[in-house]
Amino acid sequence: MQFHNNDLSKSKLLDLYKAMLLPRLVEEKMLILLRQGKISKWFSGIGQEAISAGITLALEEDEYILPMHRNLGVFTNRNIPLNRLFSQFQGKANGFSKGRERSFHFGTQEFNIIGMISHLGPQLGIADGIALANKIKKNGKVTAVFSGEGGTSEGDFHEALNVAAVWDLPVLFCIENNGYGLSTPSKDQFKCENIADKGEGYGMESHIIDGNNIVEVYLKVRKIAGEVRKNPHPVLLEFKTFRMRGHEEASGTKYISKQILDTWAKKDPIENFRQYLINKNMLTEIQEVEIKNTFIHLISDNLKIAFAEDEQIFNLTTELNDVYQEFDYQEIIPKNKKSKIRFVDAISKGLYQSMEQHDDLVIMGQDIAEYGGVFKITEGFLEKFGKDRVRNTPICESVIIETAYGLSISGVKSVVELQFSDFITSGFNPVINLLAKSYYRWNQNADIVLRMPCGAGVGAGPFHSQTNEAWFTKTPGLKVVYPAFPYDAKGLLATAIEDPNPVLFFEHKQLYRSIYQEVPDNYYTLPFGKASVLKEGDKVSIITYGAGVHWALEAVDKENIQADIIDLRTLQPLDTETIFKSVKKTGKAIILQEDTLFGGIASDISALINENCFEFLDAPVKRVGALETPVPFAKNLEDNFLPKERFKLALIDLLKY
Ligand SMILES: Cc1ncc(C[n+]2csc(CCOP(=O)(O)OP(=O)(O)O)c2C)c(N)n1
Ligand SMILES: [Mg+2]
Repeated sequence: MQFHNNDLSKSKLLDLYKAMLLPRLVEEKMLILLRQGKISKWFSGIGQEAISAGITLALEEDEYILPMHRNLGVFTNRNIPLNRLFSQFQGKANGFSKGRERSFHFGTQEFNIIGMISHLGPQLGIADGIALANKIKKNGKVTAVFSGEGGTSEGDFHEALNVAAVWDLPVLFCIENNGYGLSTPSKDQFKCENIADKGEGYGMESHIIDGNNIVEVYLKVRKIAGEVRKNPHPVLLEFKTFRMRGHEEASGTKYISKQILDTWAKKDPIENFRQYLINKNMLTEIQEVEIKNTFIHLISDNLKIAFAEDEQIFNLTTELNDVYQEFDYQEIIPKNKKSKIRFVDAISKGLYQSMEQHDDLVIMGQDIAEYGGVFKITEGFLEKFGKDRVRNTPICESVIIETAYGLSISGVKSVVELQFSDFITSGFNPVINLLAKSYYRWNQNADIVLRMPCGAGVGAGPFHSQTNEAWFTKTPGLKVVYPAFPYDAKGLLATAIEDPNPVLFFEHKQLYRSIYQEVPDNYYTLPFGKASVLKEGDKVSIITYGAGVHWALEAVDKENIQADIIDLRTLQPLDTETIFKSVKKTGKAIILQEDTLFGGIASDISALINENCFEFLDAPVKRVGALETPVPFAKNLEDNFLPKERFKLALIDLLKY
């Protein structure tokens, strides 16, 4: 191995050596602890240390790094106190995730490290978001994100590189090609010879770097990072390397031939560099022993501290309170001056005023800039707020949601417009696994609103008609808002954007241009978790939301029924107080949802009423929803699919009970 060290000083070269040695020694110790059952899992980085060490040393301390499961060297070289690192591995109280996350699945803003989720690929998209924030702030910072070569087969890789290229984001995509993804060799993972070859397809600069050569890694990354800081653009870096141990300790290396293992053993990044330093008289054997002993003592001292630390204690309140970031709701009162506008205008005006209110709020979505969005909600926004804040995106829901999360990490709020709520399936993973779990995992908020134009009744067939709120009300960590009127839509959207938690904001397309209301002109907020009682009566409680509210109003008016009509407005948080109070008064409850019935929120509300109001009930709680089929296209089929007519019959039946 050749080390072309240019003009690196002796002390810098020794720093590079130490930067690899410490993670190696930590890992050797962890492997012993693993065998003793004192830590639960270990992903070995032995053989790959030069990459983590070289990249971390080439970056400024305040530049974000997004490591993966083999990048212990990123953590040690950001000088995280080892006792806290060890506590993290043991799930202890003073780790970084209150015992909620294992091994390397944690991040720390204090050290500008963003931890991975198991799904690998989302890291790449988060880096886009951090890089976007840096680019907008023009602060000349670069972001480095890691992936294995196996992870590059995920769609996130393609999406993240594509967006970074189209938006000229200052991000280094660092791919550690160690030849295997678990047991799968590269030839079964991708067809081109080098990962770096893919750079050309994205219109992106790319380089192949010897990942076992610390000097090459450090110097090349330092040079490239310098160029990216001056002139923001993404770079794809492929580091050729090898992992000397199994994917994780339990899985072994049987699928790798001895010959391959022997060849790579000769390329060990630490041993080769050590020899080089000794040959150049930059490291003496005495010095070497000294360095090693210092590290070994450091490790054992810190382990002692970690072992003496408290176990994480279960506390119900702490657990439940850490699912959402506390939000100090500020009521901003609606003023008297009003205009009669449509639902769609209320959303548009609300969003516009939020853009004025939060002067760094970024909105992203397909066709939202020049074109104004398919529903014309963002028409004129580009001219007013500019290209940095009103961003047309490629067709890539996953990475845009990951990008939004990266913005949030950088303290920037964002709103993502899904063209149709149906398309959230293409960004499902980051919503469920990244945004929803973030605050609980490491107290990092995801300050994002996903706007979800949804619902049937518009003859749009199975892929443009779903109302898919139940996928999200199921998942702790998300808030779900579903207004039925322009007034509510405007005020709740303002609150959704103020709220630092991830909010799914459902906007029913059929209501967009059919429902008018007098709506205050000013910027105002409405609280989450407060249903509105639209009509009061003592015969039955009708509990519904979205388009269902309008069906219920129509039915009650037509049949002249004395009913409480409760418009939930937000589904998470859910206003159970208003529901229970009404049911205790009327003794009968019917819950109407547009979505297919099974597994929907109507079922949970029914169960809650049974559990909390049983003694007050005069009839079984009734649920009404759509047929258990996809949403059909033809009008006659769709009318029969939707529960509007069945609701009337069920309501009359219930009153007769
Ligand atoms: C979406 C998803 N699919 C599968 C896995 C299981 N898995 C975890 S790591 C891994 C291999 C990753 O290989 P590579 O990206 O090359 O990284 P390396 O482990 O070699 O560093 C697999 C299959 C996962 N965590 N997430
Ligand atoms: Mg690999």
